Amino acid sequence: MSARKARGSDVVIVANRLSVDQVTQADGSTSWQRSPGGLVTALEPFIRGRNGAWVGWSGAPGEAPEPFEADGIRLVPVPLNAEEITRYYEGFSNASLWPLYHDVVERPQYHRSWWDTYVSVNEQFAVKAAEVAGRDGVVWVHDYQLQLVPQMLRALRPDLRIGFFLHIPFPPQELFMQLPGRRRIVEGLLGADLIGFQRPQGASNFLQLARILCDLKPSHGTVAVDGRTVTARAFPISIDAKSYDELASSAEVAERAIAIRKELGNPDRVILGVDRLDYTKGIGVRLRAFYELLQDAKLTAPDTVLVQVATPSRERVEHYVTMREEIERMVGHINGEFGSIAGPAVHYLHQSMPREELAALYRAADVMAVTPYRDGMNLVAKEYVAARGDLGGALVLSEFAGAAAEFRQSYLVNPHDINGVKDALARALFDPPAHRKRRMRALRRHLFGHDLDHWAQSFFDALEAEESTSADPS
Ligand code: GDG
Repeated sequence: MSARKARGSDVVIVANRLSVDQVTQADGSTSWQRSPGGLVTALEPFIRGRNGAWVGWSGAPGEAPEPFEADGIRLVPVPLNAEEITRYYEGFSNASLWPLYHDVVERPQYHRSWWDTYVSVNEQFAVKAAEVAGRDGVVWVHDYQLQLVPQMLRALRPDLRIGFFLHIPFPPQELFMQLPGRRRIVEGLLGADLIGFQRPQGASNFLQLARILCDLKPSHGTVAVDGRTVTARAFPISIDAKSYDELASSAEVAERAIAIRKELGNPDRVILGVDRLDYTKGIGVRLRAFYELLQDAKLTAPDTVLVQVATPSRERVEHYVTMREEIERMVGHINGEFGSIAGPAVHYLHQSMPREELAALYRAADVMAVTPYRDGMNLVAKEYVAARGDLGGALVLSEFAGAAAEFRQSYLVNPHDINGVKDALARALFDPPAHRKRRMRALRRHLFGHDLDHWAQSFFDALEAEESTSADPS
């Protein structure tokens, strides 16, 4: 190992969560298990073999274990105590920033103690990253929980190349201006050399705020800050389309898809929704549209059923508790009116399920309904398209999901317009198969040309290109 490597890592990922989860066994002992998330899979090839490290929270309160090595990556846990989890994670991240950045779908709550803890936890992440990064290394910081880290890290380690990627939308000035600490957030992000957003609109919203709040003069997607050039650009995230396609076309998944339809009572048509149970995802919108289509007798149950998987999420945050009650009340209402002894109209599953089962559901569904009020990207829409190598199925997609910018051939809807959603669902269900097939083929063509590897590679390339422009003033 070179002397430089002995000192630190050449590539460091900083994210709220580590790439492994701490799991507690029945006997009370703990062990580590690799997170199933796509981000981990996407980034691993770039950090392994480059003496890479991953800095993040373990997901459990209390003391953090010592840094350790797993699959060739150095894992550096950041400890968070119960109060920090309440204020930084559940509070400022998920009850202030999350609703604000998603068009104020719910009213954000602001508390000074949440903000103070957000600042101090961001500082802890920055300090850890500064400790593990090698001289002139590259650090890639992720998401809304850590927006102050780039600036804090630069103050500690001016030699580093720093990238930042925001997985959720970046709001327009009219909304962002209500955030206490708004200038600190913009300054925090400006500590990076490259700031990535899901859509070009996010990048231009950010640059406009840099002008208004920091008195800077952005031009053509870049802005000069303290003699440095900061670039803000869209890098739409994707999925590992090939491996999803392979999984979904396996014999096991195909068999399971047939079994699922049978267990549903062999309906003529299956509509599917898969989301974290989150108020941004518009689960109520599709329930409402389905209910009205049944009322209008455009659909009948149980010939047509809606399967809604709602993965448990953020169950300690107040908005989520009330939303769950509302959704479950609606499901009960629809099933009371339109279910029968033969079965319910809505199959509602408040549980998370294995990836294989999800792939089989995608394969079993005639229509996938993705109707968020606002969504950074929405990977479920991309997984559905990847899973339909048979060119079956149709995607109903909200214009307010990042994926809509790429999936122009889906059945695009405005989730605020229930009649429009009803109309799109009906067209997606009843359009001639050849027409549906044409749309699916076009979606797949785009997806396979823009997969997860393409996303990660283009971000790293851009970050390294920044390096050569700054290093070479000519
Ligand atoms: C944020 C942004 C952006 C869901 N239920 C189960 C399960 N899932 C998986 C899906 C998908 C992922 O979770 C959800 O990703 P989304 O993109 O749809 O949404 P967020 O969680 O809100 O993600 C979003 C994303 O970051 C990436 O940048 O696209 O806009 O909000 O992969 O398949 N997976 C399994 N069981 C489940 O029950 N195994």
